[in-house]
Amino acid sequence: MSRSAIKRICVLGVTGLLTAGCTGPLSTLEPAGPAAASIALLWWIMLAGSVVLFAIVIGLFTLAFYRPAWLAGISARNWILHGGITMSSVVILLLLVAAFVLGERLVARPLADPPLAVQANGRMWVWEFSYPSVEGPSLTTNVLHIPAGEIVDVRVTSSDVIHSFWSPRLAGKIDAVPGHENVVRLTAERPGTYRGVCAEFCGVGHTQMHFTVIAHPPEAYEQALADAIAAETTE
Ligand SMILES: [Cu+2]
Repeated sequence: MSRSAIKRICVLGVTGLLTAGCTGPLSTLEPAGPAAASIALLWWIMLAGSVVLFAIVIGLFTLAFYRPAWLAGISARNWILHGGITMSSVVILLLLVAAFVLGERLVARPLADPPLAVQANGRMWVWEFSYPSVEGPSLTTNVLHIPAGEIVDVRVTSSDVIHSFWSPRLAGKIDAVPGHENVVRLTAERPGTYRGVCAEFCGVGHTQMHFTVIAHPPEAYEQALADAIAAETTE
């Protein structure tokens, strides 16, 4: 095998390994709703910013080695002022604006038409979901049922230690704190099954504290939820 063929195989192998983490049921880079899309966009903006900065720094570094005369005319004062202060301030300011604008979209502000609310309770080491929209007791364990295409406010709390509710393809993480309720607003654009995990170390069962979010077609939601609640009670 020629040297260039080996080189090509190595590059392909490394790229494959690096990008393998970017897909899958727990990927933040495969958003399935607006909240997760907002987070993914911020990630891409930060990646693009880092790539540009890295290229500038490496470019200057290379010039310093191979064409030192080109840079000799720049005074130390200018390097510090423009390279160290101006450039960093501009980059941080742009990232800050992007983070504020995109972060604002995640806030669960009151709406004129109040969205559907569901309760999520973390307990070592299960997630219990209940549904205020349903009359009487309603509980589904480790499976959250929502209607697709609708805004859902997940009211998250805990009955023991701090957990964190995270379904990466739908929304960001939100802490489940005993005695306190945090709200994460999410929408699943299409019907489907989305995975979730506890994202805060909470004891020996932490890694097993998974859940599933099932987004049903809106017209089938009520019946599917009623069936799931009935199945849970007979178990
Ligand atoms: Cu945990």
